[in-house]
Amino acid sequence: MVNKTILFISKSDHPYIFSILILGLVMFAFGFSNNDTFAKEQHSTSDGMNFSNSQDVYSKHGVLKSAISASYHIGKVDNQSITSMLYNGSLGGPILHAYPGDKIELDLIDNLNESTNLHFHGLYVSPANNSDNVFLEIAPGNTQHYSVDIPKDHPPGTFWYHSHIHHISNEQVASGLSGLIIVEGLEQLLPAPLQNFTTQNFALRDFPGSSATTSTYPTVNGEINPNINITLGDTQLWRFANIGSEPYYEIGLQGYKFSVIAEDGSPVWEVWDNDTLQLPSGKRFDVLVTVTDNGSFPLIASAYYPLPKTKIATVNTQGNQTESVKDIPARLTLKDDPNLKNITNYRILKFTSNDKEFIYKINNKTFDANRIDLKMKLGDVEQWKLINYDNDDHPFHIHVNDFEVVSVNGKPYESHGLQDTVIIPSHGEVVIRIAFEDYVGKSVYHCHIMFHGDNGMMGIFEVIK
Ligand SMILES: [Cu+2]
Repeated sequence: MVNKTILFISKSDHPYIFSILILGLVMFAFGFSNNDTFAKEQHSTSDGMNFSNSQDVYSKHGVLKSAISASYHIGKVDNQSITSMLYNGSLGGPILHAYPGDKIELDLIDNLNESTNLHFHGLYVSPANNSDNVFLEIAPGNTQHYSVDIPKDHPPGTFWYHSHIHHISNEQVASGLSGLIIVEGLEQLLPAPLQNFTTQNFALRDFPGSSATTSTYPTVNGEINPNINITLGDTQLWRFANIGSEPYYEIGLQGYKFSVIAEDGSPVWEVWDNDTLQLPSGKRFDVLVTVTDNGSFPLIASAYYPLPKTKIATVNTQGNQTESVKDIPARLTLKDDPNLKNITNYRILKFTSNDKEFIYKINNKTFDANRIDLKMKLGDVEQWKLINYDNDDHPFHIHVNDFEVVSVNGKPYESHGLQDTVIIPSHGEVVIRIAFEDYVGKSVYHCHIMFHGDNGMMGIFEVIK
């Protein structure tokens, strides 16, 4: 195992790879005593991978009750054993399905030999107590109960959960500690002919490779290049989510367009078509896809460091086209945001970094868990200018409260819907508006390149009454 770890390191000096070294050292110290359950749980998924598949967990009678154990597992990638941190033994964790108005009652069991915790990325829920509170730290061997109230008017769409423990969240998510949350009900916002669609999830995560030429494998639902079947002429809902810690994905299906109906779990007020979908870590798109030609089509992720251009899945058509292609609606919700017009405060957030010393800052400060950086009152609407002084893009994410993008690099931006993650382009700027409407308490905003967040590019905001 230690040799394997050194093999990963020698391929690149990029900080992303450091997390794999740390995991290797942790595992060496740990002595693999938790792996006795692995043999029972593993199934073969596809060539070269043998972590188990994600299980779907649905809410019942308004409660999504589950237990999620974070532990070490050995699996094979490219026929070499590697050690990973997984939720319930699967690369991708259980998929949590809830409905607006449900309560999530979740036990997180820390079977690692380091602390961990949970963040419910994109959910519009309280950041306090044992809800979406990233200041909780669950010590090794302990169990934390999370209780998350999803409001009745919560938008349907694709969300995700992952470790958000400061300093080591990159290592933990890169190793496998993340999974999907689906808030059900998106079909109810579509016209009747489109309501019976087939849904496919595309949980994207990179995974360390083991050969000199492959630093990471892009996986879809924990598999390398899985087959996706679609009936000819059928319109399907595809849910894309980048649940990895750092690499970007730019996804395209040759010859076809994606009709985006929700972005970051928010149904759009303007459906838009695009050839590609750009997903930094944390980003989600719910799209409608109709394949009208017979055959097999590669789903391609464009090259984006450290991932080369790769076929991440193969889409195969089946059967004959029996139905006509359906009309896609122009919108799923109305743009009804009078609250975003009466701005109560303007702020500027400057993103700077020193990649040589691994120091990443917002407004010239690294993260301090004991410092409140921004304070606002419930009901405030703020406009933030996010300025990136670096050669790298920084994907900005804020917890709990979604925002509207107003401009990018000084040009007005015609937003399609609300977002919780936006790329601040290298040497560029993005202006956003956020309403702090419903939840008091402390939470964070940060760069979603998790190595940057872990090394300082994160701040705390507090909403008071
Ligand atoms: Cu960053």
